[in-house]
Amino acid sequence: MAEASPAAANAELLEWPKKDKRRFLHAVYRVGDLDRTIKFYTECFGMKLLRKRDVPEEKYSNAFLGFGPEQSHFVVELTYNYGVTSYDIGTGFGHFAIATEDVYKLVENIRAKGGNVTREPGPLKGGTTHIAFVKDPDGYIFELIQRGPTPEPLCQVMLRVGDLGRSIKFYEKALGMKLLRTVDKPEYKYTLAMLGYAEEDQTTVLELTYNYGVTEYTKGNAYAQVNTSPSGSISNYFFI
Ligand SMILES: N[C@@H](CCC(=O)N[C@@H](CS)C(=O)NCC(=O)O)C(=O)O
Repeated sequence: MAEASPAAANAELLEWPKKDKRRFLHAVYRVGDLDRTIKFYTECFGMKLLRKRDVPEEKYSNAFLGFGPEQSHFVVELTYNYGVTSYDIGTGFGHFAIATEDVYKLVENIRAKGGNVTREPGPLKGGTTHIAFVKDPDGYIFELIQRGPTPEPLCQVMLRVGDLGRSIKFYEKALGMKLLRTVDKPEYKYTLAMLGYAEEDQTTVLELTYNYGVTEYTKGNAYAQVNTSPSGSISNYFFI
């Protein structure tokens, strides 16, 4: 059979995102102690442990956690590699965000459980939304965002990018995401772009951050990928 020409392959790439109903499935990353992270996410964030699996022949274990079942929610897929207790998180990955109706109460609870609060709750610099930042036991950052009730509390994945226009084009064309909004903050020298498959208060979105003049970030070795999918099965992913 003749191979598809590059032009045909590209045309298909632009067509298929229109035909299916995708969503964010899993954020896959590595942790140094699975039970420590499970305890932190369940006790501090209120996530549920959805499933665990051990793959001794490959020397790793996984745990899946989220705010609802995998069939309908974005979840984290933690990987523990036998004997590896720490990772380099790099600078390209920013944070995950969790929406909460009361960021002050959530922070109080996290602090009471011994969590590391790196930014006290209060209005966003140059904005009105109340936020806070906490670090999990491996150093992964979670932004806590105060907003009304939402079906998907695990609401953002923030990545830093060196060329916003190029990245927006990639997520639109290759993964069929919609550009939901952009925000420029010249006083703080950054621009944001929110992309996703539905509105921000309905589902998880990708937040791209461009810091003026910064064109490169390090990847580290801690993050694997975010999987996106038509409901049900993994069909795609992007690396972070
Ligand atoms: N230089 C920042 C730019 C992005 C940024 O500042 N984002 C806002 C949230 S949208 C933030 O972290 N604000 C901190 C604050 O309000 O204290 C970065 O790369 O993380």
